[in-house]
Amino acid sequence: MNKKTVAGICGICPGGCGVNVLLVDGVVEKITPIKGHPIGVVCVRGTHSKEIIYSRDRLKHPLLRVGKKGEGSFKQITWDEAIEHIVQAFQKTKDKYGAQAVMSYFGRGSFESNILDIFGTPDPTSQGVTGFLYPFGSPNGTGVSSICAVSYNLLAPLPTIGTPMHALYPDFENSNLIVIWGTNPTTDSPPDKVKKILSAKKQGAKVIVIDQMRSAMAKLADEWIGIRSGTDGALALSLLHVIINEGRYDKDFVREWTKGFEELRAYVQHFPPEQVEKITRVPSYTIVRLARSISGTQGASLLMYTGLEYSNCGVQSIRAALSLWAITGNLDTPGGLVFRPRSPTKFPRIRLEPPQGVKPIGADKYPYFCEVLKSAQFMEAPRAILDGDPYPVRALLVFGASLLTSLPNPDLWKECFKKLDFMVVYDRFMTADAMYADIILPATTNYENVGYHRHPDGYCQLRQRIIEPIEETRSGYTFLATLAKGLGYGDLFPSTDEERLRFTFGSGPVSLEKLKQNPEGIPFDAGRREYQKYEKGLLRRDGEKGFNTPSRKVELLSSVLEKYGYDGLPVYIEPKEGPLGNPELYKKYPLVFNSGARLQSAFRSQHLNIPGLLKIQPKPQVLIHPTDAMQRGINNGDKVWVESPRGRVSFWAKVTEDVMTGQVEVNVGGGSPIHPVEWREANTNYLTDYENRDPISGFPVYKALLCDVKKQE
Ligand SMILES: Nc1nc2c(c(=O)[nH]1)N[C@H]1C(S)=C(S)[C@@H](COP(=O)(O)OP(=O)(O)OC[C@H]3O[C@@H](n4cnc5c(=O)[nH]c(N)nc54)[C@H](O)[C@@H]3O)O[C@H]1N2
Ligand SMILES: Nc1nc2c(c(=O)[nH]1)N[C@H]1C(S)=C(S)[C@@H](COP(=O)(O)OP(=O)(O)OC[C@H]3O[C@@H](n4cnc5c(=O)[nH]c(N)nc54)[C@H](O)[C@@H]3O)O[C@H]1N2
Ligand code: SF4
Ligand SMILES: [Mo]
Repeated sequence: MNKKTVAGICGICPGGCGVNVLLVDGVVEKITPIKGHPIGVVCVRGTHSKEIIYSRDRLKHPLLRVGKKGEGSFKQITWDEAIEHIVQAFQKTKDKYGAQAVMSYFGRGSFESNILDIFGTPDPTSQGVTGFLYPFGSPNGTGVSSICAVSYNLLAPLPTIGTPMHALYPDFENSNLIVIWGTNPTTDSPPDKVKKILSAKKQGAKVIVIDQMRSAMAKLADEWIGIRSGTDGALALSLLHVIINEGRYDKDFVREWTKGFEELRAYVQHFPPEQVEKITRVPSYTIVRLARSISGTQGASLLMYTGLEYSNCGVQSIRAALSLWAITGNLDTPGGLVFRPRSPTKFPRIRLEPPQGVKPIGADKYPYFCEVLKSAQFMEAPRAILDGDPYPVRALLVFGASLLTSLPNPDLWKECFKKLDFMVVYDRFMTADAMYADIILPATTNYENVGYHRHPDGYCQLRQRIIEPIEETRSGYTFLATLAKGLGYGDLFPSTDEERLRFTFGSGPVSLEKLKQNPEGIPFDAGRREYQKYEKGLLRRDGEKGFNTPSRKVELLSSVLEKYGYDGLPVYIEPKEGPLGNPELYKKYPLVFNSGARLQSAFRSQHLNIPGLLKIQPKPQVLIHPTDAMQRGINNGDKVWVESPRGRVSFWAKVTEDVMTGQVEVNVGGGSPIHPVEWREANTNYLTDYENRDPISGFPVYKALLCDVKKQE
């Protein structure tokens, strides 16, 4: 038996956790965290790396469809044949309908630095892989950003504070109060924030979680504030009401550095705590106490992520929370929400520009989204695919995504897949989408790839190849570089893995040689941390003082959003499908529906075929409060229907006080052909609504709908 341990990066998700890999006879046996690595932990999915890499379900060869779409008959072909096929199909589509008729969708399986840094757009960098088809002539690079994270990361903060959220960090170390609002960092990838939060708590910081359920993080916190899904905007405005009316805001900051304070002051008068209690279900005394606590604490930090995105006013709710942080003097101050310094260490990027003259799909309905992301809003693709409106889309590349499990109304997307002239899916596993593809290509895990990971705190690690690619699998970079070559623009990109790494590290202070000599990673200069950078001209490219917004101030009243025809204030819109928004429907569906709180053992649709992980939670669940369960004669573990106005799906009841009365939390991820039958038949998105969206982002309202739960006979 030949045993050896090598330092690497976990290759299951893009979390970038630095790991020691124990290889036994060349096979990945076990991974453990590297001591001293900035992430320093390994999650349960990483622990099961061996099972995932060597799963018998892995796609291993390129496949060509021979049966009808959706039927699942394919024959093995070579990579060369597959690439030739795609090139011809894309070219044919371009000749007939124009390049814009070819679209790409990059999902959660594409977020690797290797791919993002080359095929993403450089500025801002968090918008996903939008650029691959630009040189081909199509502006329709799109992906999971159409439904995830960019409301929080870009669409809300850019018009308000001028910077993407990833350019800020909660200054936990110096915080006296940590508010965790609509996020559960215990399942973050990487899961590195919990340790920092708990260590601040140990130092005396108070930790408050605002969440529709008692999440794992809420259980670790000092206080859980339960809230009705989709009403956080009202809560934030009520907190502002108390703070402004009691004069508890930072008056100098407001005078010097905000725009629209008087308009905001007038607007929040509509949100007194007693009234907002009826909307949010947060007691009015809790609202008052929380408002005084945030405004009265020196150093209050804020951690958010996707929990506020999926309502009828997701972007505005996040803006309301940011406004609250700004006027209480917790922006860029010790212990608050702080702007990252600009790093003097630069890594070269390729600048891909969208083609001129043709607007991406969705630009008519979501102009701000399409402008910021330089991409299409994929939620509008069905119009283009099915009706040619505003122009036809006829070919689709799906890279590391599972649309049929992740988007509302799977049947609509199946219809789209049937209508397309050509579809290619590149994935590690057979997906529901792939059943409709003309070509399926097998992807590596990142244990089989070279690459790198950059930590924003200033740490870089080379991803060495731990094992050779399984069978005929290929890395995402190799696939895209080869396809680009076939399409006639391969010269824009490094063509081999080695060239690819040379491109990024060839000239910089972090050299490839140094990285190779230090496989556990090396620190780099990420800039000097300091506070109140807006006072020092450190936030704007022009070196002027202030924030990177048109007025150089924090725009409580956003001129950018007004320009696009939206409300300039962080307005609250009641969930359209909710107890107050639609009382008639509420009689028939008396439970507030929330979906998709992360499971430790799965990652959206992934890993539900991995026996070791499946053991942790074998069946898809709906979490329901004992009171609601009792009224329905439901016991823990019963098989139930969750019914929404769109249909019904089978789940198992988990009766728990971790959810509030009158609300349920439904697991997400089921619906893939490789899942065991319980999960395969539990596609939550048959219950969600394709039409019901946030008007600014176009994101579906996944988390503030109505349903009922019934015991199955
Ligand atoms: N109702 C409801 N729906 C939701 C959500 C919700 O909360 N509620 N959440 C939404 C969110 S936040 C998201 S991000 C989307 C998720 O949407 P998707 O992007 O579809 O995410 P996954 O289901 O993780 O699918 C990723 C696919 O990529 C593959 N993959 C993984 N790694 C690689 C790789 O390195 N290369 C390649 N080629 N493939 C790889 C996996 O096998 C998997 O098939 O779902 C959304 N849908
Ligand atoms: N293990 C694991 N890790 C994952 C994923 C996974 O599927 N599994 N998915 C990955 C993906 S795609 C993403 S985008 C990130 C997301 O990371 P997060 O945004 O942190 O997602 P969650 O862990 O679901 O935490 C969101 C929290 O918001 C709460 N919430 C939902 N609706 C509301 C609301 O209306 N108001 C408030 N206040 N709270 C609400 C949920 O109950 C949940 O506790 O996680 C990533 N990490
Ligand atoms: S978060 Fe992702 S990268 Fe980190 S250990 Fe888990 S699966 Fe691996
Ligand atoms: Mo996501």
